[in-house]
Amino acid sequence: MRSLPLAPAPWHFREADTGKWLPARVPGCVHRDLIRNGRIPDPFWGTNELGQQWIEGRDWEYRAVFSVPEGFLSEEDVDLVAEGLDTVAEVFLNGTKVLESENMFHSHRVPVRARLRTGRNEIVARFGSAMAYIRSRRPEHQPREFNDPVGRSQVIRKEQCQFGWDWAPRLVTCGIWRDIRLEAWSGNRLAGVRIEQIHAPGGAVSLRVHPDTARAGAPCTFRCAVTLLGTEVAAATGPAGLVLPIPEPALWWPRDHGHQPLYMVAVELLDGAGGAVLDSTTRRIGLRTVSLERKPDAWGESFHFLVNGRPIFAKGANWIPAHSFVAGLAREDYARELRSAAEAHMNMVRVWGGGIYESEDFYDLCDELGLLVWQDFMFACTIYPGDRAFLDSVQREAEDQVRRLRHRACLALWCGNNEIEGLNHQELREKPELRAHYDSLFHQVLPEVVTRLGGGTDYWPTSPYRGPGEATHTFEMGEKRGDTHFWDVWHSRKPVKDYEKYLFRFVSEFGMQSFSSPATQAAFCPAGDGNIFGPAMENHQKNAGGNKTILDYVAESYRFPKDQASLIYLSQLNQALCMQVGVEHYRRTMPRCMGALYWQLNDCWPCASWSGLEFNGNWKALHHVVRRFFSPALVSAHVPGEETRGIGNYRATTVREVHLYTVYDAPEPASGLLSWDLFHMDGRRLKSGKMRVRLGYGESVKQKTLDVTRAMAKHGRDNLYLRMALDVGGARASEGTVFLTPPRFLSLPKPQTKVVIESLSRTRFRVTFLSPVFQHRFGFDLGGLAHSSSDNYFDLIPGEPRTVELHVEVAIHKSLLRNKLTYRSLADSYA
Ligand code: BMA
Repeated sequence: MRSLPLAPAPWHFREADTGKWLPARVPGCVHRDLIRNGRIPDPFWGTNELGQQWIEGRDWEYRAVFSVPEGFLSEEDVDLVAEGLDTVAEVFLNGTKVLESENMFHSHRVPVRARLRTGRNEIVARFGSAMAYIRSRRPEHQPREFNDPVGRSQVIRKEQCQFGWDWAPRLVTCGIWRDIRLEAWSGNRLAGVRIEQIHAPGGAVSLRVHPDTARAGAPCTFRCAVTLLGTEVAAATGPAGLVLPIPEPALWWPRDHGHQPLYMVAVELLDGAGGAVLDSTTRRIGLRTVSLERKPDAWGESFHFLVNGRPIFAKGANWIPAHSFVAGLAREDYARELRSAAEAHMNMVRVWGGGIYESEDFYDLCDELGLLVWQDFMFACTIYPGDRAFLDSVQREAEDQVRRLRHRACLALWCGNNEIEGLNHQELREKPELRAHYDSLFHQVLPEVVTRLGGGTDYWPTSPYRGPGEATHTFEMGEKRGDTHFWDVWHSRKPVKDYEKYLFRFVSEFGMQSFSSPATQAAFCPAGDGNIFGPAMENHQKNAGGNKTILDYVAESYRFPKDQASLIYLSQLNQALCMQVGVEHYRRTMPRCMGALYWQLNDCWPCASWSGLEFNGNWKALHHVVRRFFSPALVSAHVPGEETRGIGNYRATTVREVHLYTVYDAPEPASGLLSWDLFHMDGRRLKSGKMRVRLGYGESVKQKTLDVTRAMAKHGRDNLYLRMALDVGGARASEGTVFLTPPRFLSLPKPQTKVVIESLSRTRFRVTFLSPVFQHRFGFDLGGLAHSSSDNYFDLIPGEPRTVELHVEVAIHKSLLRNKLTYRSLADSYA
C-alpha cells in the first residue's frame, strides 16, 4: 500500500464559476478561507455573523494541482480516499467526475487509477449550497423546529448546529473537512479490523483479531503483534480470527478509578506466499469491559455503567463541537478542554447529537485521560425524514463511524439521538407515519449496525429515554429507570432548590448559563457595547431571552451588581451554585442515581452559554467548583427547607437543620475525619465538631445532622456560615461552606486581603492569600494572561492562609504578575 496525501497540495478556492482563485487550506472550510484571505471580517466579532449569511447560499469550488510520482500507477489499484466532504459535493479528477457526496459523515473510497497520469494532475471539489439542497429535497418534510431559524436542516446529513443552536451562531459552511489522499495497492488491502476482547472470569484476557480485506474471500495470512509501551506482549501469524492471549493484562479504567494503559495492536496483511507485507494498520486499545447495566432493582431498573465489573458513577458533561468551524482543529485544541475535564475529576463526556462524530485526536485524548464517551449518533431535537434514500445514507454513515470508533477504550455507549422522542412524543403518537420513520431510524437501522459491527458496545435509542410507551415521558418514570434531562431549572425558570425534588436514576442533561469573563467578552464585543441587553451581547446569546434569565437567577441568590465585571462574576457564581446544588444532590442519592452529566462543557464561539469552559479554554468559576463537587471523596451538606417571602415580602425560612454527607467513589476504601465549624460573620467560632468516618466505594452516607435552629434564633441566619471538611489520610480531600440563607442576605464583612507571591520559576508561582475576615468565592484573575491554577473561587476563612500554584503560559517577572493580579469576593461585587 502506497499513500499520496493530497491535503498538503497547494489548494485554491473560489465562489463557483466566478472570480479569482484564492489560497485555501485542506482540511478546512470556506469560512476559514474567506477570513484568512481577508474577504470577510471575523464572524465572531460583534454582530458580524448577521452579515455573512450570503455564504450559505453560494456554491464553492476547491482545486489543487498535484504530481503523481513515477511507479505509483504501476500498482493494480489506485483509490481516491476522502474521509469527509461537507456536504453536497462532486469531485473531479482531471475533469472527470469520480465522486459525489451528500452526507458530511460518510467516508469515501473510489477507484481512480484510470483517471490519473504520472506527473501533473488536477483535482476539483465543487460544493453545492446546502440551502439549495434543503430547498429542493424532501419538500414533504416540514417538522416542528427547535433550533434552526431558517428550517428543515434535518433533510441534509450535515452538522446540525451549523444552522444555529441555542449556544451557536448560524454559520453554514462547506469544504473538505477531513483528510483526502490517493492510495495505491496490489493484490489486496486491509479494509478494517475488528478486535474482540475475551475477558475470562479469572481475569485472563485474550484478543481475537478479525481483519477485513478489500478482496474478501481471497485467502489471506495476517501477522499480529500486541505491544505495551513499545514492548511486545503477544504476537501471532495466521488466518483471520487469530487469538492472542495477553500475559498479565493491565486493565484500562476511567479517570480516578485506575490507570489508562493502552496496547497497540499491529496487523499486517501478507501476500499469499506469506512473504511481503501488502498492507498494515494499527489500533490502540484499552483492555476493559464496559456495559450499560439495566437490571431490576429496589427503585425500578438500574441505569449505570459497569467497567471491568465495577459500577461507575458517571461524572461529566456534554461535549459540543469545539469551534463553529471544526475542520482543521488540531490535537491541542481538543487537549485544552479535555485535560480540563479530566483535571476536574470527570470520567465521562457525552458527544451530543447535534454536532459531529469527533476527530481521532478527540478519542485519542479520551482514551489517554480516562474519559468514557457516551456517543450520540448525529440527530437532535427535531423529527428526521425516513425515506429509503435517507435511511440508506444514514446506514452507511453509521457503518463508517461504528467501524472507525469501535476499538476505542473510551467508547461506552452508542445513543440513537438527542431528545427527538422527548420533544416530539405527542406528534409521534398522533402521526403513525412519522412514528414509523422514527422507529426505522432509531429502533432498526442504527441498533442493527451497532449490533453487527459494534463489537459489543451497548445501544440506547435516544436521550432521555425510559423505555417504550407514553408514560415514560415523566419525571416520575425518570426516578425509576433510564436517563433524564432536567431543564425545569433554567428553561422552566424553576428555583434552584428544585434539583433536590427528584430522585433520578441518571441525569444526562441539566444546566445554568453565565456570561464569559471580561477578557473573553473583549474578544467579541466592541468597547462600550458590553451592555447585556445591547446588540453585540444579545447576538452572543442564542437562547431567546437568555440574558434576562441569567439576571433573574442572579437576582434569586445575589444582590444587584455594581458594574459589568461584577455582573459577569455573579452570573458565574450563580452558575457554579446551581450546578453544585444539582450535582451534590445526584451524588448524595448514589447508588439510586448513578450519573450526572451537566450541559455543557465547552463553547464553539465566544458567548453567554451553559458552558463551564470559555471559548478560549478559560475556566469559568463553575469549572473550579466542578473540580470540587466531582472529587472522589466529597463532603456535602443537604439543607432541607428554604427561604420564603410572604405577604409584604417579609422573609421567613423553613431551614432547621443541616445534614452532613460523605460521598465516596475512589476505588480503595478509606477512613476519614469529618469536621465542622459554625462561625459568626464577626469571626467568632460558635460551635465545632468532628468524627471519624469509614469511606466505602460507591457509598453516600448521612454522617451527621446539625440542628441550627437555636444558633439562627440567637445570631440571625444572615450572620452565620458553617464550614465542613473531610480529611482522608491526613490530607484535606473536600471542604465546603454552607449558608442558612441565600447569599444575597449574608452580612458579609468588608474584605481585606494580604497577598504573598513566591516565584518557583519564570512560569510557576505560589500565591498565598490571607484575610482577617470571611470572604465567599474569592476569585482572582490575571487580566487575560493565559494560566492554569490549582484552585480559584474558594472561600477565605479568617486567619487561614490559602495557597495556590499558578502556571502562566508565557514567562513573566513576579512584579508583572503582581500588577496583573486582580481579585474579588462576593462582598466586592455590590455597590
Ligand atoms: C438540550 C440539549 C441542546 C440544547 C440544550 C440547552 O436540549 O440537548 O439541544 O442546546 O438543551 O437548551
